[in-house]
Amino acid sequence: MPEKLLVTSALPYANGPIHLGHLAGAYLPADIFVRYHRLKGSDVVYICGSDEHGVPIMLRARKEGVSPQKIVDRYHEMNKKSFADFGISFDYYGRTSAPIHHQTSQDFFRKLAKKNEFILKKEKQLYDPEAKMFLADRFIRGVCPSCGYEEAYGDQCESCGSSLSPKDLKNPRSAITDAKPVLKETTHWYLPLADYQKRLEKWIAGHREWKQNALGQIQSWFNDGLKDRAVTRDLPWGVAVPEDAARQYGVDVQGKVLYVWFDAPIGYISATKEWALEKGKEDLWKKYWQEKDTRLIHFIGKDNIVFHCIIFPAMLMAHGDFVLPDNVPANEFLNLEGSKLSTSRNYAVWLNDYLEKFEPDSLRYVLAGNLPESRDTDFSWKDFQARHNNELADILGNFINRTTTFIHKYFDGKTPPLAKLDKMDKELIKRLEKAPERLGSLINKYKFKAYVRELMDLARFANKYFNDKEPWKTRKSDADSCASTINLCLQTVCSFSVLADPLLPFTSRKIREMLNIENRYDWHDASSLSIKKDHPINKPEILFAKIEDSAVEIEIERLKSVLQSSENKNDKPEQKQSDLINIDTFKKIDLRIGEIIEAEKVEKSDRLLKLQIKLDGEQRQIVAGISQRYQPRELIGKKVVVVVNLEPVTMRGVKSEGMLLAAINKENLTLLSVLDDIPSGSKIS
Ligand code: B3M
Ligand code: ZN
Repeated sequence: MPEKLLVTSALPYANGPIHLGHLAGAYLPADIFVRYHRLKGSDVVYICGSDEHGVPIMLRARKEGVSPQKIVDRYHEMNKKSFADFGISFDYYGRTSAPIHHQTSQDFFRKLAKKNEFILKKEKQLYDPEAKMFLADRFIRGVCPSCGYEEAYGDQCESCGSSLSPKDLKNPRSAITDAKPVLKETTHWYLPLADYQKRLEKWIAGHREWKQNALGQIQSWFNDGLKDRAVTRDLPWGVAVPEDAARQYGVDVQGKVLYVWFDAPIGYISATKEWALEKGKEDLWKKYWQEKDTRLIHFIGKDNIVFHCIIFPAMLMAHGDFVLPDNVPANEFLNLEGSKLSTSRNYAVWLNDYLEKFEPDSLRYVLAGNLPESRDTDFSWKDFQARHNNELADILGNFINRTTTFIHKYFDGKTPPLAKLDKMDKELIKRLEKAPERLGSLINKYKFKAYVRELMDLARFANKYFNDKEPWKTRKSDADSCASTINLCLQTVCSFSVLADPLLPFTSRKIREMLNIENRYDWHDASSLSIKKDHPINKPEILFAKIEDSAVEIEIERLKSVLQSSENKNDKPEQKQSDLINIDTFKKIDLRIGEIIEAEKVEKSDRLLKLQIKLDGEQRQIVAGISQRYQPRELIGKKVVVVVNLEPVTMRGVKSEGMLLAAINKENLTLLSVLDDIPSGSKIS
C-alpha cells in the first residue's frame, strides 16, 4: 500500500503579493516534499489556498477605499498565478471566501457548540465611538508593554514578537479613525484550552521527532499554562457565527464572525472538499481527513507554530472526526540583504516581480539551499547570482551540455554502447545506485538543505568523472572506453532529471525532452542505467544562461534605496581603529557553544532575561540584556556563543556567570549562533 499523505502549506493572507520569505517558510519545502512523494508513488494530496478574512485585509481595503472582497479577489488570483508559475504544485488552491468554506467552518462551530465545548464570556472590549465598531486585533494600535514600540498591534508587537491582547497596549488608539477607544460590553465564545492541555501534552510527547523550534515553543506555552481563547469577533468581515448554534446560548449574533484563526485552518478541510468535488468524487476528502492511516503534514513559518501545534489540534480533538497532524515542519525567518523583510515598507523581493526577470528554478535552487530550517538565514542577490552561475550553470549545466554535445558531435546523436567497466565507471554506477535512497530519505526527514547539497555534490562528482576519463582523448586511443564513458554520463544526466525534479521541475522537464525520454519517471528508476544503446537524443540546449552583474545590481540598488528612505538619516559613527592584540591575549577568552534550555524575564527589568545554558556536562546561569529583541520562548533550544571564563556578576539580584555574544547595530541586535549543529560545550577557537 502506498503511503497516504495530506500535505498543507499555510494559507497566505490575500492582502498582498507573495515574497521570498513566504516561499522559504511554507511553500518551497512543501513542494519539494510532495514532488518527491509523487515520484515515489505515495498517495499524496497537497492543499493550500488564500486566507481571505481577518483584520489586515479589512485595513488594506479601507486604505484603498474599496471593499474587502475586491482586495481578496485581486490577490487571490495574483498569488495563485505566481505560485503556479513558480512551480508550486498544489493539488488544490482554495479560498476562504468560498461558500463551501463558510459552510464547513459553521458546521465545525455547530458541532463544538452542540458538544458544549465552548464557554461564553461577557466582557468589556475596546470600541471606536467614531467608526462605531469594536476594535479587534489589528484595528488597534498602541505602545507595546514589553518593548515600548509605539506602533504595536492589538494582537502582536511586530518589533519584539510578543503576542498581545488589545487591552495590553498602552495609549491605545483606533487604527481606523485614530480615536481614543472606549470600553463597551460584548459577548464572545471561547475555547477553554486549559481543558485540552493534558491531551495535547500526551499527544506531543509522542512526537519527539518534531523540529526543536516547534517543540520549544509548544513546551513554553505548556509551561505558561494554556488559557481560554476567544473564537469569535465583532467584525463586519468573516464567516458569520451561525445563528442556530448561537440560539442555545441566547446571544444575538448580529455583527459577529468567527475569529480568522478559527476559520483559516478549517480552510485546509474545505479546500480538500473542493478538490474532491472537482474530481467528481464528493467523499474522497474523507479518505484523507478521517482515516487514521493518513500522515497529515502542515508546512508553516515559525510565527504560526502555536496555531498549528496547539490551537488547531485542540479544535480537531474537540470535534473528534478528524486526524491530527503527524508533523508540523516550521521554518525560521528569511532576511534580505542583512535586514528584516518588511511588506509594509516594501522591503521584499516579490515573487511576481522576480518571475518577470529570472527563471523559477534559479530561485528554487538558491532558496532551497539556504532555507531557514533551524535558524534565520539571509538572501542576498550576490549569493543568488554566484550560486546560479557557479553551481547551476558551471557544474550541472556544464556537465549536461558537454555530454549531450559530445554525443551529437561524435556519436551521431545516438547513445553509445556500454563496454567493459573500469574502477571509475563502477564508482559512478555505485553512486547512482545509492542516490535515490539517500536523497529521498533526506527529503522525507525535512532536511532539504542537505538534499540540495548532496544533489549538487553528485553533479560535481559527475563533472570530475568526465574530466578524469578524458573522452576527447580516448575517442582516438580507446574507442570502447570513450563509448562507455559517454554512455554513463548520459545515464547520469537521466538520473539527474529524476533526482532533481522535486527541486528543479522546469529544468528536469527540459532535460527529459532533450534526452528524448518519457516525462513520467519513478524515483527509484534513477538508480538504474535505463537508457538503451542507440537511443537517439535531441539537440542540446543551454539550460542555465549566466546572470550578469547588472541584472542583480539593479535589485540591490532598489533594496538599498528602500532602506535609506525609511532609515533615520543619522550618519554612521566613524569607525575607530581598535588597538591590536596578540593571539595569546585572544586565546585567554574561553568561548564555547551553549544551548539555551530555560529562559525567563528578570523581574522589574525591561531588558534582562535570565537564561539557563547547557555546556558540556554543566549548566550555567547567564543574565543577558536581550529581552527587547527576544521572547523567552523563542530562545529555547538555540545554540549560542558563550564567554565562559568571565568573572561572575550580579544584576538586579540575579547572578550571571558568563556572557553571550551578540552583533549590535543601532537598534538591531542578534545573538551569534553556529552554521551547523555541534554539541554544547564545543570550544571555539
Ligand atoms: N494567513 C497567517 C500568515 O500568513 C495565516 C496563515 C493561516 S494558515 C491556516 O502568517
Ligand atoms: Zn514589543
